[in-house]
Amino acid sequence: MNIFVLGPAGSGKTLFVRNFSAYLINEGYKVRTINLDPGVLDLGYEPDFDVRSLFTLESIMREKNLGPNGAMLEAMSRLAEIDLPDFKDADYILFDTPGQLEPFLFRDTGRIIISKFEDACCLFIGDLPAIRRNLVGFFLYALAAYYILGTETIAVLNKIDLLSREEVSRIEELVRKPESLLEGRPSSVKEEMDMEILRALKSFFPPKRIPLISAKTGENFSEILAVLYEIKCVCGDLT
Ligand SMILES: Nc1nc2c(ncn2[C@@H]2O[C@H](COP(=O)(O)OP(=O)(O)OP(=O)(O)O)[C@@H](O)[C@H]2O)c(=O)[nH]1
Ligand SMILES: [Mg+2]
Repeated sequence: MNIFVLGPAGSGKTLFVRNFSAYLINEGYKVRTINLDPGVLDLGYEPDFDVRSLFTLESIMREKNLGPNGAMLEAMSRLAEIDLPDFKDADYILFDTPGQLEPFLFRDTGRIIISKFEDACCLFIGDLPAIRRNLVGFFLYALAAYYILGTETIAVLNKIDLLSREEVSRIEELVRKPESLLEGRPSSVKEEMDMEILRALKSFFPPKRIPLISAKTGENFSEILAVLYEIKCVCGDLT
């Protein structure tokens, strides 16, 4: 199964790939990792394939005399043309993706790459301490990724180790029972929008399928594995 780890800058994609791959190996699975971020300096793990062996953000900046944003767009165009390795020997292949999510999503690179794999899914990672007051906005962004990529996408809330137990429980309750947000009449346009959006989100991101994890400590990694297993069963045995 090819798992694309996506999410806004700094949400924990790289640390997740590092620690979740170690977790899967420990569980007895055969795992491969692929780095698709040409701009990263230090991954903290040894990928089985690294796009930086072909080009880096820095090499493109020098070669084309571009700034970092222009170089990232060029890198994404190149990425879409590459034949990525298809590791048939692995149970799980984890793809680390660029911090700049927009070119990956909105330049069609992501969709082109992911569509080359039949058994793909996405984990859309959010930095929970940063987004906890704007969870609906985060889920909308995850939904945009789902819509654009046309691939099963799971929203994941990361960095729970940085919040108090009480706060994590409160958010968990909110995520599991989003209808609690829908009680009463909306008192502003934003609340009205929240209600409509939550209704739509519920069908694409079933609450029980949203893991709250720590990529740092590995807490609740088992929940991600359970969701992946569920996806695999629904789609048939993909290996
Ligand atoms: N405490 C804590 N820190 C985390 C967690 N996940 C990631 N971090 C930290 O958050 C920062 C960003 O993590 P990365 O893994 O580099 O995030 P990323 O999404 O790959 O970042 P970009 O590729 O630049 O977008 C690093 O300092 C990580 O150590 C977590 O679960 N808990
Ligand atoms: Mg990264």
